[in-house]
Amino acid sequence: MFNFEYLTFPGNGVHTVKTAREKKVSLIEKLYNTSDLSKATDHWRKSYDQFDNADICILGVPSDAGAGIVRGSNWGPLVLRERIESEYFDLGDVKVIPHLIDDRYLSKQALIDLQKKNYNGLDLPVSALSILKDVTSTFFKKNKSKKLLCLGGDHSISRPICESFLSEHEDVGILHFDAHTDLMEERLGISTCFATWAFHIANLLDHKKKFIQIGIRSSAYDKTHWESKIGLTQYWTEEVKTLGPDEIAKKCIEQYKSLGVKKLYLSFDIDAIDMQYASATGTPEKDGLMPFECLVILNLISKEIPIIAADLVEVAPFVFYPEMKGKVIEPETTLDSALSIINFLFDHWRS
Ligand SMILES: [Mn+2]
Repeated sequence: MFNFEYLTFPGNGVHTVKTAREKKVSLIEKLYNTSDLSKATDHWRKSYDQFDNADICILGVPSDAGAGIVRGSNWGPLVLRERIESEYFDLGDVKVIPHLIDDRYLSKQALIDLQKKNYNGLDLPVSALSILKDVTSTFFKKNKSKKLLCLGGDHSISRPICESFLSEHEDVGILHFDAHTDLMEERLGISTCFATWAFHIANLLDHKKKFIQIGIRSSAYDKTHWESKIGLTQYWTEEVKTLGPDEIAKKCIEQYKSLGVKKLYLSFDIDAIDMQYASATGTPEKDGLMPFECLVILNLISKEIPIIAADLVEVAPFVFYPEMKGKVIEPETTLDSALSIINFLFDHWRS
């Protein structure tokens, strides 16, 4: 069903030769009970015999080519998987060439040269987001009941996933947790990056109010600007604190239902959470949501409107901020926060 040329075994989407290769061993030991990396491809390919029985699937997208301030979320998918205890089917990683983001920015000749080098000349996408578009459209087309969680990577990955999702599912709403709006049309002339995905996805919706953002607190413009310019709905962190997470959830449910939304796509940027609980990320922000506030909102909304697919992005396990020294133990604190979101999804999908 999938093209294995542009996918690879879990954790291997970050290309390494010698340096950092050891980071992959512990995950391979956990998943396939071997420390021999040369055998991992076989184990992973063989695991696809069980794909038909899978209910929850994870795809790793270790690309941070779309990040703009501090990179490092390319290691998110590997390090998060090391800590996931529940069972799931691992689709593997997108094979990332770290210098490429989207094939739309390549010349014809560059594309041909890259296909020659990487796929023996086969006509396949080479940039992370173009590969991701291909994989997710195949996934959503053929698997209406399986649930998909994509682990980023920076937030640019949400655009191709949402595009694929929206073209295969109807009556969809988008639920987006983030400290930032990600609503720029382009940044430095680039329309596919961490700061622009939400703008382009909102524009694909027949009714913009099907897109709700929660946790915003760092923006050049205020809420009124975005709500009138784009037409979506925002609940800034301050409102969550004032009204309480239960009330925010209630408002979201009412709005989605009034617009006929029957299923949700969740995009969760870890920086929605306060930096005391999530500082191992590219743009940590203070005065944010507490993990439990996110979980209250997610639990209440998903009981009324199911989440079908999701991404969790911007976890950068080896990024460290001196100002957080002594306040938290990183990356464990951020990984715990991320894990609480993943565990919520698994519980929701198995209930
Ligand atoms: Mn974001």
